[in-house]
Amino acid sequence: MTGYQWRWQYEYIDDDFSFFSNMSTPRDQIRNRQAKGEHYLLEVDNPLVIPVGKKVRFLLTANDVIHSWWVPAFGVKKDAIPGFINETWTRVDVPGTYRGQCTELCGKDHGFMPVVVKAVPEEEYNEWVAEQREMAEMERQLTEKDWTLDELMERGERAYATACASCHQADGTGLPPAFPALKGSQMALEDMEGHIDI
Ligand SMILES: [Cu+2]
Repeated sequence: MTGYQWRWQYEYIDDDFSFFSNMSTPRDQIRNRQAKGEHYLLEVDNPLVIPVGKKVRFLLTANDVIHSWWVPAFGVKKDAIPGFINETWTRVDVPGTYRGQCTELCGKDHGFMPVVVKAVPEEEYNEWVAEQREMAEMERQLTEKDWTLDELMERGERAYATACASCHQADGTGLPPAFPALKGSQMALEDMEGHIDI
C-alpha cells in the first residue's frame, strides 16, 4: 500500500490490480450543513479487502510525505515512508469491517484519509479478486478506445472530484497560498504540456 496526501492506494501485487481508497464522508457533514453519519470520517469509497483465516502480508511505502497505516483492531500501526518499504502482517478470523486512520501527521487532510478493511470468507475474496482483475483488464482496453469529448469530460470530472477537489476546490479556485488557483493560471491556460505531465 502507498500513502498519498491524502488517500491510500492498495496494490495487489500478485494479482495485477490496484485502486485508490478515498474518504467518502460528504463535505456537507464536515461543514456541519448535514448531520454526521455513523462512520463520520471513517468511511471510504473503496475499502481494502482481505480474506479471513489467512496471514496477509502488507508492504508499505509513501509517495510524498510520511504516513502511517493504523488499524487498532489488528494491532497494526506501521509507518509508510517515501523511498522505504516497511512490512507488517495480520490474520483476521472474524469477517467484518475494520476501521482505522492515518496516524502520522501528514498535512492539511491528515484527518481525512481513513483506512477501511473488509475481511471476507476466502471464497468471497476469490470472487472479488476475479472481478477486480476483470475490471483492470477492461480499463487497460479502454486506453485503445476513441473517446468523445463528453465521455472524456465526464471521466475527468469524476477523477477531479475524488483526487483534486479537496485542495484545488470544485471550481478550481484553490486554497491560496498553499494551493494556488488552477482557474486562470498560467499552468492551466498556457503550459498545456506541463499541465498534462503533472
Ligand atoms: Cu497520512
